[in-house]
Amino acid sequence: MYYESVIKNSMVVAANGTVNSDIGITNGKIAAIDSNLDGKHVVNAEGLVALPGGIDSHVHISQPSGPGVEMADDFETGTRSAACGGNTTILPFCLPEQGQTLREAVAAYRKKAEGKCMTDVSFHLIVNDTDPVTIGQDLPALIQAGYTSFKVFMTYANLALSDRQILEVMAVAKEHNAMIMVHAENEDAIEFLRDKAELIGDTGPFYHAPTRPIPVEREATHRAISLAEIAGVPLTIVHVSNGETTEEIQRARQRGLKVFAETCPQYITLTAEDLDRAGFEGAKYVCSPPPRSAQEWPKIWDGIQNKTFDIFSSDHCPFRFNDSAGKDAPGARQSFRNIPNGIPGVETRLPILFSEGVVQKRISLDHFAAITATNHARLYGLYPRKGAIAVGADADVTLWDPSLTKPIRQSDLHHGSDYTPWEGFEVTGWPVYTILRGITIMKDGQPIGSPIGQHLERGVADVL
Ligand code: DUC
Ligand code: ZN
Ligand code: ZN
Repeated sequence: MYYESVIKNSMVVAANGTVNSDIGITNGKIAAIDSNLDGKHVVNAEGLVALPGGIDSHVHISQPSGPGVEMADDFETGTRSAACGGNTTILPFCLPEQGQTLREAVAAYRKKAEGKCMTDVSFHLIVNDTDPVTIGQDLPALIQAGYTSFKVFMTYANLALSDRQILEVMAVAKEHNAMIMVHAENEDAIEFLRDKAELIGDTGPFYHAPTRPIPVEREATHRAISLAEIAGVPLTIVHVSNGETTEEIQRARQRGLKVFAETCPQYITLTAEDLDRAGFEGAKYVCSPPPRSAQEWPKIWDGIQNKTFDIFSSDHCPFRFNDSAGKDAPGARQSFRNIPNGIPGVETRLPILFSEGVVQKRISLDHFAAITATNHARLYGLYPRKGAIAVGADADVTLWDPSLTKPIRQSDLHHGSDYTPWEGFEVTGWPVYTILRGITIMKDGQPIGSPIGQHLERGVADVL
C-alpha cells in the first residue's frame, strides 16, 4: 500500500498499546499502524513520541464576559494557540448574550467560528435560564443536532441556577442522553465572605482565594452529586481544585454513581500565594476555583493517578492583563470582585502535564493519552472518530520531542492574552508537530497553513 502521508519511526502511543512503528494516513484517516510503510508525504519522526492529538474539552473563546470586558481570544487566536500547544480539537462554551435564545446563541457562535479555526471545534452549551423555550424546545433540539453536553453554574449571580433549576436541566439531560457539567461553588457563601472581606478593606486580588475557600467547592460538589442522584443522571464535575472535593467524588463513585471529574494545570502548579504578588500582578492568577496551597497538589496527583480524574483540561479563559477590557477592568483595583475570572492555558496544558506527569514518572504515556484526549472524546461523544491513534480514526496526531527542555515564555505563545501565568516555568517535553486529519498545522512551535478546522457534531457519551 502507498499512503497519502506516512509518519515514520516514532514511538506510537496507540489505542491498543505502544509500539515503534509507522502511521499510514489516507483521506485524513489513520489507515495503518505498521512498519515499513511508504507514502507521498513522509514525516521523519525518529526519536519522537506520537500521541493522539490533544482534545481540550474546557476552553472559553469569545464568550460574553460582562459590560466593557472582552476575552483575549477569538476563534482565530484561540485555535492557533491550541494547535501550537499540541491540540487538534477544542470544546469551547456557547453562552447566550442578554436577550438571545440558546438556539440563536449557537447560530451566532457558529458564525464567529466559521472559517477561522486551525483545530476542529465543537461547543458545549451554557444553560443560564430554565424558561419553557430553553427547556422544552431549544435544549432538546440542540442535543438532537449534536450539542450533547451542557454546563450549569452554581455560582455567579448572572449565571447561577437554583437547585430546582439544575434539576430541571438534569431532567432534560436524562430524557435526551446529554452530559451535564457542573461548576460547583456555593454562591451564597461566596457572597457572604466577599461582603465581609470588603467591609474590612480586604480588597486586593489575593482575597479572591480566601473568599472562595475549599468548603465552598466541596459543599457545592456534594450538592451537585446529590441532585444528579435524585435526577438519575451522570454528571461531570469540572475544574476540581483540591483534595476534599476529590474525596466527595470518590465517595459518590463508591456508592455506584456515575460521576466524572476534571482537573487542570493550575491545581498542580499554582498557589493562592500567586494571587498575593506585588501590586496588581495577582490579578493574573484570578480564576475560579482559585489556586489552593501547595499541600493540595499531591492530593490532585493522587486523584490523577487513581483515576478519579477522567480528564485534564486547561479551562483556558483568557483576558489581557494591561487592558481595561481585561484584568484591569473598571473597579478591579478597588475590589477583587471586579477582576475578570480566568487564565490563559490552552497552549501550555499539555507541555505542563507531559513534563510534570510523564517526565517526572507520575503517569505513563498511555495514561497521558487517556486524560488529554481519549477520555475527552468518550465523555463528550467524539469517540472513536477522535481521541485515539487507531485504524479508522481521524489522523489527529501530535509528535512530541520528549527531551526538549525550555521554559514557558509569553513571547513564544500564540494566544491573544499578553501574559502567561507560567512565565519561566521549566518544561521538558514539547510538541513539535500537530497533525489534524493528516495535515500538519504546527511545526516546531509555529502555526502552519490556513484554518482547516471543522465543526464537529457529537454523539452520546460512550460512558452513559
Ligand atoms: N469557570 C470556568 O469554567 N472558567 C472560567 C471561570 C469560571 O468560573
Ligand atoms: Zn467554571
Ligand atoms: Zn471554564
